[in-house]
Amino acid sequence: MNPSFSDSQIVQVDQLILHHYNVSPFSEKIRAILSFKDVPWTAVEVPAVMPKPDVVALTGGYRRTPVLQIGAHIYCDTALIAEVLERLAPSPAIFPPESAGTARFVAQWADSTLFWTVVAYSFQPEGAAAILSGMTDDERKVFGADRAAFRGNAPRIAPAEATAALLIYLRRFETMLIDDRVWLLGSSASIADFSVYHCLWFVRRAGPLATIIDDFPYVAGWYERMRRLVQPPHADMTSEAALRHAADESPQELESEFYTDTHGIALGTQVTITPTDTGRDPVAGELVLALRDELAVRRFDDRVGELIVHFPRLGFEMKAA
Ligand SMILES: N[C@@H](CCC(=O)N[C@@H](CS)C(=O)NCC(=O)O)C(=O)O
Repeated sequence: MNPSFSDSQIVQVDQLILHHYNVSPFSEKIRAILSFKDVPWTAVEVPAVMPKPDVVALTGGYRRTPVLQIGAHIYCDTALIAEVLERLAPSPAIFPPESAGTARFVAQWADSTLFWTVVAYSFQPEGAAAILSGMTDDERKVFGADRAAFRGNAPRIAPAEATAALLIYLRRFETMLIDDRVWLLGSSASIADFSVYHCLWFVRRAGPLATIIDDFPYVAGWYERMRRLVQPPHADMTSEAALRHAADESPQELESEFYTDTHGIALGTQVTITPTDTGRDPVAGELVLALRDELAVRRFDDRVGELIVHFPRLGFEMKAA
C-alpha cells in the first residue's frame, strides 16, 4: 500500500466527491474507474471554463478537471486520482501486478500523446461543430479564449498529422485486442484501458469524424464494452455543499516517514506546485508530503479553512516560494 495512507487514514468510499463535468474526457476516465470498481461517489458539476471560484477555493489555483475531494483532502490530476482509488478500493485492480509497470507507461502516453492527437483530430471543423453544438456563438468564443489561455505547453499537431497518428495508434490497439481480447494488456483490466478509453470517448463525440474507430472492429468492440461499464453518480452535491463538507472536516495527519527529497526542499517549506503542460496555475502552500510519486501542500482558504492539496510528481514542478 502507498505509505501516504496509514490504516487510520483509510476513508469510507462513500465519502468520495468528484468535481467534474459531463463532457470532460479526463472526468470520463475517472467515472469509468469508479464504475469498474463499483465505488459509490458523489458528483459536483463544475464549470468547463474559468472562472471557477469554488474549484479554486478547494485547490488553491489548480483549475483542471476533474479533482477528487475526500473531506478536506483534494487530489489533483487523474494519474494520482487513479492511484488513490486503487488504494481505497483495491479490487478489482487497475494496477494488476503482472502489468502495472507497462500499464502506467501506456496510461502516461495515452493521457498526453494520444490525448493531444485526438484533440487535434477531433477539432477539425466537422468534429468541432459536433463537439460544440450545444453552445451559442458567444459561448463558443468564451470557450475558445479559455482554451487558448489553458493550452500552455500542449503540442500543436496539424490535422493531417493527427489523423495519420491516430490511424497508426488504432492499428496498434487493434493488434493488442485481436480475437476479442477483453483488455488492452492481457487478461486483466488496467489503467491503460481507462486512459485509452477516455481519449476514444472524445473521438466518439466528434460527429462524422467518430467513425474512424469503426474500421478497427476489435477496438470498436472493446470501446463499447468500456462505455457500457460507466454508471451515473450515486448522488449529486452543489459546490457550496462540497465546500461546507471540506470546512467541517479536518485533514488527516500525513506520514512523513517515506519523505523523498529531490529538490533540496524540506517538509514545512512554503512552495508552489504547478502543472508543466496545461492550466499552468501555481498552487502555493506548506509542503507536508513528499513521497516518491506524490506531493501535497497544506493551505488555508477563507471560506473552507485548512486543506491538503495533493499532486502527482510527474507532470508538475515544485519550487520554493
Ligand atoms: N493531466 C490532467 C489533465 C486534465 C485535463 O486537461 N482536463 C481538461 C478537461 S477533460 C481540463 O482541465 N480542461 C480545462 C478545464 O476543465 O478547466 C489529468 O490527468 O487530470
